[in-house]
Amino acid sequence: MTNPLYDTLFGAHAGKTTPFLYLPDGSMLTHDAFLQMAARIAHVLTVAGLQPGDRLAAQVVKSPQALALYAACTQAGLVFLPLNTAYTMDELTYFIENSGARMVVCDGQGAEGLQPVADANGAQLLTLNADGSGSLMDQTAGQPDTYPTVARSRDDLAAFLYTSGTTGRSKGAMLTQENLLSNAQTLAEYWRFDADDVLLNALPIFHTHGLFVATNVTLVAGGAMIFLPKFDLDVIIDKLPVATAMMGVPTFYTRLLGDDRFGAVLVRGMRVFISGSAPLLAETHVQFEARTGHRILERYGMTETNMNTSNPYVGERRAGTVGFPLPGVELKITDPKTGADLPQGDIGVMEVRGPNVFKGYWQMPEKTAEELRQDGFFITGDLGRIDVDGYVHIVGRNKDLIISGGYNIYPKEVEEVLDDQPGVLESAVIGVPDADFGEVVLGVLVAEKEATLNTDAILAAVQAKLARFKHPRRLIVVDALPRNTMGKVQKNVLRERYD
Ligand code: MCA
Ligand code: AMP
Repeated sequence: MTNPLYDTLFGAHAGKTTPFLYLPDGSMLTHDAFLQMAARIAHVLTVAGLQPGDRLAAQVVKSPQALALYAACTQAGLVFLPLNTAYTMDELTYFIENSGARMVVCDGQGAEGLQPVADANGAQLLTLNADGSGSLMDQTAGQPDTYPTVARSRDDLAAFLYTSGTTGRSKGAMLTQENLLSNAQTLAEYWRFDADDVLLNALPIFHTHGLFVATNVTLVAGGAMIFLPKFDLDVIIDKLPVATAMMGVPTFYTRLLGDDRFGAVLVRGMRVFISGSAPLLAETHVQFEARTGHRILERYGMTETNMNTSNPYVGERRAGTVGFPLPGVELKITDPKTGADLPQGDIGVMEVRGPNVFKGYWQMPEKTAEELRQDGFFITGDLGRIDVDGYVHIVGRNKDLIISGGYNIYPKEVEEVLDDQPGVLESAVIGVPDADFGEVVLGVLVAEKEATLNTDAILAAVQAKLARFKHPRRLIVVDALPRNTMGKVQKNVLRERYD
C-alpha cells in the first residue's frame, strides 16, 4: 500500500456509487462523489504549495466539504489539525503558532480576524463556510476529480489533536497513520460494522469521537452515515428509524430519555448504541434498557490513544464499566506514586500500550517523557480497577479535569484567566454535577484585600479568552480557599460544598 490510511479508509471505495453521507436536507452523497470532492481539494492544497508532512489547521463547521478536507489531507500526506469551532481567537492563535501550520482553513466569518495570525506565521488562509461555499471550494472548480495519492508509511503523522493539560499550555498529540488505522479496524470488527450499517453521527468532527471513531469505523466498513451538523433532538428522533447504529456522549442519551417520543418503536431498526467520552451513569444504562430493550455499549478512550477498552458486542455489557481492553491493547493498573504494577482488583492509575498509542506531544519532549514511558505504556491519569471478570471500572481521575457534555476542561486554564482579573487574589475551578452535561464549571474566587469583585465583569473577560464550554456557569466569592497542611487547595472540599 502506498498510503495505508488513505487506501483503507477512502481509496477502497473509489468508483462505488453506494451511499456514504445522508444529509439533513434529504440529499445523499455517494462514496465516489465524496472521493472526487476530496481529490479536487487535494489538488488545491498541492497547488498552494503544501508538502507532505505540513500541518493544515481547520476550524470549520461540520459539513461534507469539511470531511472531504480530512480525506484530502490524508491523500496529500498532510497532517490534519481540526479545531473546535468554539475556540476563541486567543486559543486559535496559540494552536496555529505552536503547530507551525502552513495552511489555515476557517469559516468566512472568522477570516478577517485570523488572517493576521496566519500571516504572522507564514501560513496561507482559505475559507470554508457551513454551506460549503468559500475560497477553498471556489478553487476546486476545474480541478481533476482524481489525485495521485501521496505515499506514506504507517509511522508517518496523520493528525494533530490538541489536548489541554493540568499544567501549562495545550499539547499537540501526534497521531500516526498506524494509530488511527489500527484502532478503526479493531473497532469495526469488535462492534461488527459492515457495509449495510447506517451510523447516526451527530458528533462534532473536530475531536476523536466524531472523526476517528464514528467516521473512521464507518469508512473501514464501507457503510454510510446520517451526517448531522449537531445534536438536535427533533432531527435525531426523525432520523433514528433509518439508522442502524449511533455513537454519542452520555448527554445524547440522557436527552433522548428526557423525550417521550423516544422508545422501542423508534429504534426497531437499530443494532447498537455506543457511548463514550465521559462516564455513563449506571442509572442511564438501566433506564435506556427499560425504555428501548437496548443495552448501551460503553467504551473508553483518550485523544492520545484513541479507544482503549470496550464492552463486548456479544456478552454482557456491564453498566458502570468500560469493558475489556481491545484486542492488541494492553492495560495495567499501577501505583500512582511508584508506577509499580498493582495486584488484580486494586485501584490505581490506568496505563495502556498498543498500536493505538500516540507518538508523543509535538515539540514537547519533557511532557512526552512524563506521560509516555520508555517501554511504551501511556499513563492515562484515569484511576481504575479490573474486576474478577476482567471488566475495567473507571473510578476517578488522578488529574484535575472536568468533563462537560463530553468536552474536557482543565481547571488550571480557567484559573489562570480568573487570577489575571483585577482584584482577584486567587481562584479554584471545579466541576459540579449537572443533569444535562454531567458536570459544569464553577469558579471560586478570593478577592485581594479591600477589593470588591465584579463577577459580571470577570465573566465578560473570560468570554474573550476561552471557548464558551469552559466558562464558569457560576462564580462564588469566598474569604479563603480550603487548604490542607501542605497548603494545597482541597478541591474535594469545595466539590462537597457546592455539590
Ligand atoms: C455547548 N455548551 C456547553 C457544551 N456544549 N457548555 C458546556 N459543555 C458543553 N459540552 C454551551 C453552549 O455554547 C450554550 O451556551 C449552552 O452551553 C447551551 O447549549 P446547548 O444548546 O444545550 O448545547 P448543544 O449545542 O446542544 O451542545 C451540547 C452537546 C455538545 C450536544 C452535548 O456539547 C456536544 O456535541 N458534545 C460532544 C462533545 C464530543 O464530541 N466530545 C468527544 C471528545 P449559551 O449559554 O451561550 O447558549 S473526544 C473524547 O473525549 C475521547 C477521545 C473519547 O473517549 O471519545
Ligand atoms: P480527551 O483527552 O478529551 O480525549 O478525554 C479523555 C478522557 O475522557 C479520559 O481520560 C477519561 O477521563 C474520559 N473518558 C472517555 N471515555 C470515558 C468513559 N467511557 N467513561 C469515563 N470517562 C471517559
